[in-house]
Amino acid sequence: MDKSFFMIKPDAVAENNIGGIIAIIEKSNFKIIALKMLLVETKLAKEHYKEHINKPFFKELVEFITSGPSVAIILEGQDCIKNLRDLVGNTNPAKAVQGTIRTKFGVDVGRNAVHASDSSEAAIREIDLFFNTSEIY
Ligand code: DAT
Ligand code: MG
Repeated sequence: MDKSFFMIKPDAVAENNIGGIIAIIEKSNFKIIALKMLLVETKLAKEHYKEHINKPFFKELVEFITSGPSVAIILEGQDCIKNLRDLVGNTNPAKAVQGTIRTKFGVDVGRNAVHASDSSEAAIREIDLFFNTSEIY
């Protein structure tokens, strides 16, 4: 069993897609072990996305992710990190495989509805950034 950090981003929250996304997650046998709604502040956004600090879209990315509330979630399951990335789909919803969360709920490469950790190192780092151990069940 491993854990991944998953987040429903401001575009999907604003479009009332929290329930639709969580229904897919639960039907896909991931276990929710932590969940909270929060407004990601600039400091946390920059830390979370620090690998992209030199990319041309970094400023836009930080502005978007801090533009409204998100839902931060920790998921657990067999091969959770890989299986969740597969379920989420390509960064660009237009390129994602049909049936993935980003084809259903993503708008464009910036507003792509959800985040999922891309490695076990990233999962550990992101879980620690967003949650205290007392919030994990
Ligand atoms: P992913 O979220 O699929 O792991 P990533 O780590 O490469 O993708 O990028 C993080 C986020 O940055 C991504 O979800 C949306 C934004 N982003 C990536 N590439 C972008 C681009 N070319 N233009 C605008 N935003 C981009
Ligand atoms: Mg990424």
